[in-house]
Amino acid sequence: MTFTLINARLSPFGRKIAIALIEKGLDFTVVYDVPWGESTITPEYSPLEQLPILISADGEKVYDSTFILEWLEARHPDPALLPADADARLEAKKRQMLGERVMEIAQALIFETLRPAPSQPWIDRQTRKILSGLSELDRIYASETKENRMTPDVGDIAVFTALDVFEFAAEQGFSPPIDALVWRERYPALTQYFALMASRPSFLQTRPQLMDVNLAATVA
Ligand SMILES: N[C@@H](CCC(=O)N[C@@H](CS)C(=O)NCC(=O)O)C(=O)O
Repeated sequence: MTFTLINARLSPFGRKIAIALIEKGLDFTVVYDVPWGESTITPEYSPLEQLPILISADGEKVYDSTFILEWLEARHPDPALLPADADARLEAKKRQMLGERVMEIAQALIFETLRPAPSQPWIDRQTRKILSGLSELDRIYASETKENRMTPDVGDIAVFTALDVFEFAAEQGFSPPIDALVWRERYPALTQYFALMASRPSFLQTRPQLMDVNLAATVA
């Protein structure tokens, strides 16, 4: 059974799905799209006009990365990317939620800074949320034991794909430098766990890549 993943080269949301498919040993081919481009195919598959989109072998179109992860866990439970125990499951989902929300807020913040007349109060508000979200994640990871996280769960996948793209996009000049998105060393537990996760084959095979799009033009 082969899946098709509609993804963007730099998308942390799409990368979560690619990592989950690899960890679950599921075959997939990737179709790269630029959702902001004029020739985008994304609206043909999602009413929300966002990627990633996962298309199953029998043609089912599944969209929104959080929902796709749920769908994969329900349809292909082994190996699990969530613990079976209810408390541990909720703990992993909390990290997933924080990672995903911080990622979405960061994406909105990057677009705001690129607008012709950015709103400073709005930027300050998003900046606060990112800083407190990452601090909370650092606090949570500081209380984890390393052994428990050798195999990633959906929380690890959401958190560390977000951190990776913050660093990559700023280093490559794809996004403007934003101090709130600098995490290495500032958050010791996140820095330590990132090194563990980043060396996994599923993470190495899905490293972010540059994509050919002028972000500023999308909000001009
Ligand atoms: N909540 C969505 C967010 C996905 C998202 O923001 N995707 C971006 C690409 S990285 C996109 O398609 N943006 C186009 C748009 O929002 O119009 C998910 O988790 O799948």
